[in-house]
Amino acid sequence: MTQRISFSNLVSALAIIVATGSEGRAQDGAAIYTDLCASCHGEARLGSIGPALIPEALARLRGASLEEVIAHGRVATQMPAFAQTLSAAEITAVAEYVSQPLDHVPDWTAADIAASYTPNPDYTPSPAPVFSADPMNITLVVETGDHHLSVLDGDTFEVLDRFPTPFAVHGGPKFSPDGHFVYIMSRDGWVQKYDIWSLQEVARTRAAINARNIALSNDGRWLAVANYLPHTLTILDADLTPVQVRRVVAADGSESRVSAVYQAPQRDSFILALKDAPEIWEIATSEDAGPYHDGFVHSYEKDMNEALAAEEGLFARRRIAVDEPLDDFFFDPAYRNLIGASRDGARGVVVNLDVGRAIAELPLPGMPHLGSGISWISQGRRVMATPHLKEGRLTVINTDDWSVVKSVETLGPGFFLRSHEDSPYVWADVFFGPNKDKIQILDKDSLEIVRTLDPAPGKTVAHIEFTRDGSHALVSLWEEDGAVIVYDARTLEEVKRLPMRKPSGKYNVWNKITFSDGTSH
Ligand code: DHE
Repeated sequence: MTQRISFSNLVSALAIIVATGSEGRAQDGAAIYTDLCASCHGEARLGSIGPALIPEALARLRGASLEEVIAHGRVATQMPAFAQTLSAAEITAVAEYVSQPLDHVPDWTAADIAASYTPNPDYTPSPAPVFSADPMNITLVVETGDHHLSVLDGDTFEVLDRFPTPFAVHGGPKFSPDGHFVYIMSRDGWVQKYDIWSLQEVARTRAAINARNIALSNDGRWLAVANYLPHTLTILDADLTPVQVRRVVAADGSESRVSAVYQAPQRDSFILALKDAPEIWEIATSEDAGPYHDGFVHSYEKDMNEALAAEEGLFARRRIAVDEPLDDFFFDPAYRNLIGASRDGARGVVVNLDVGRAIAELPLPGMPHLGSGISWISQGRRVMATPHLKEGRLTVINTDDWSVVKSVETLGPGFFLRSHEDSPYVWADVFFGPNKDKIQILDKDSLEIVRTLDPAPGKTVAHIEFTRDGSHALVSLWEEDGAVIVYDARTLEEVKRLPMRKPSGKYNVWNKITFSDGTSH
């Protein structure tokens, strides 16, 4: 008699076979990891001399796939090739193992941060810059190809220093208000302090397991680190000493990751985008929290339980309730309003920070990249523009009445925008798609694209920064054997090409510390 197997039994049987198979592979992966990887990447996969191997960090390992990196190693790092040691199945198993979320997210306490503090034993401070270049026109270039940072003289474009950074730097480095020091953050939560005047690293410390970005307070005393793992905001002092590790708990008691932290200079505060909770946080960075705050200071929660330094009012928090979690903030120049992206990637929500609530909503389909938004005066009115990560256009918005002024078609979705007070143009990259090699130039008044640059056909060119006086624009040729391409910002002609290893962001001291209109904050 033939035995009949029902469809649902067959599915269950297959599920058991698949589950057993992948469990077996995961065990192999774990064993291989312990044997071959743990000595560099840490027993708990949290990183050691090599980076953390957890999904939050691996999502950004771009280019070669994870298995290719395990098989063939990673150029310009100490990561060896395992193709001769491991079979293809074993490589798959270990890649699967490190791609699994951690069973348990460990804490990263003030004591852990303090223990990770690594000063540069050779650091010698200098009372004045050791170079003759204008210290306010220094431009830093983050080279992600081999995890270095180049220090450029913004007048001669000579490289004054090139130093190693922690693995996978992300977001803009933050300058001290006098431009003397800069703080640089990696996705593994390392914060590096570098002395621009003496051209030397001062120290580094690990502020979290997985971090998003950093912000420095208006007075340069406090450095905030926004974290995914653990669910905390770390506050360090200017010497990288931990001052507060604040668990991010929403009003309903649930924990949230922090998408980003921003400095609001006129408010003397940090503004936090919460990834998992419908709240925006504002944290006071001085006792007297800024001119716009006089009426609101009383509503700060004096919740200093977690504080190690409990000066009255300092780091006091204010929650702003919104309808859904908002991300990726653009701020108007007065820091009265922000625009955050909605979760569906189709709307921008304007939140007024003074009254503490949403005041307008904008249609922004195609995933706006508001964090790259910049603002300028066009035909007498103040506008801002944002690129979109999923559509080839720039949306220009009137920031007086929050209306859409124009949707400018571009050659593809872009990532970054830049301009300068003394430039008539906005520069936009086309980061994604077949036109990733183009830079498009928008006239600030007519809002028309007036020129398209094609400096390296077939290669990715992206991210623009201006020199202090706006006379030159620097563009990244975003390739392993890449370059910073220097343009005359008026004639739009190429002036110079400086070889660099996959340069990403570039940051001019003056433009950043003065919050130039042409730069995203
Ligand atoms: Fe970034 C800035 C978030 C992916 C390169 N990016 C920022 C900032 C945030 C952010 C919140 C502002 C930080 C600051 O400067 O203080 N970035 C995100 C993401 O959520 C996203 C989309 C996904 C992620 O995994 O984080 C993302 N970013 C990327 C990249 O893939 C880029 C192109 C390459 C990389 O380094 O990973 C990238 N992000 C940058 C750069 C800046 C940045 C170069 C600084 C821009 C500036 O001019 O200030």
